[in-house]
Amino acid sequence: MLKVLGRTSSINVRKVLWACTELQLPTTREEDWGAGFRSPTAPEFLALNPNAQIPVLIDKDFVLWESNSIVRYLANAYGGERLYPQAARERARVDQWLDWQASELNPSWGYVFHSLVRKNPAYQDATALREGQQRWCAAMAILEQQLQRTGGFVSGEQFSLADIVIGLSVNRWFGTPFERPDLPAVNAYYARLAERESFFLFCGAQQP
Ligand SMILES: N[C@@H](CCC(=O)N[C@@H](CS)C(=O)NCC(=O)O)C(=O)O
Repeated sequence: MLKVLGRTSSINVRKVLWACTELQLPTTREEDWGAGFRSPTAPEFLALNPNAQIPVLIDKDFVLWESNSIVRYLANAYGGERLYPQAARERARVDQWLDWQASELNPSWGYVFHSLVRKNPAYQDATALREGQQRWCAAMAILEQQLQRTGGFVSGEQFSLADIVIGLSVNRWFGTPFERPDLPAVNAYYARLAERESFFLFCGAQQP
């Protein structure tokens, strides 16, 4: 059985659990790693992930970190062609959005989330908050354009790994209290995701 290390309040952990659910893979989870639980700076955790971050996947003797690499691995190893197509161009399109989520979208909302949701005193600078909101809105405008083009899911008509990782980022968008621009295609996309059984397990009841 696959083992996932990390608290479920982490969207990076939820990516992995959502992918396992889509692939119908049974998992066990060690809940008590990450903020508020056991620290990932513990030597036994650092031996698994030197970045001291969750999630970590353990598949027998194989240990893997980086959530987007983990979801790719799961799809590759466990018959997930439906989520991660093999044809080069289709796969590249999914990869493009997986990488964009990790390198552009996710970093764009860090300050705003820590400020407004976590209410972390270190993230209460008004200028930095405004700039963070602008960065996040700019990234979401790119997603809006793409969803207007596909009229379906992020990389095209079919639900893919990209929708797991971006769906969770969109969940943060709707769960963060600030004046968000109206993004009709993103709203419709989120409603489309909510038609999936697995959505409520990992995104809860938050709606636009
Ligand atoms: N790029 C990493 C980022 C992982 C990450 O930022 N994990 C956060 C939780 S979302 C973490 O480990 N925080 C430290 C903690 O909870 O103690 C990935 O995608 O796996």
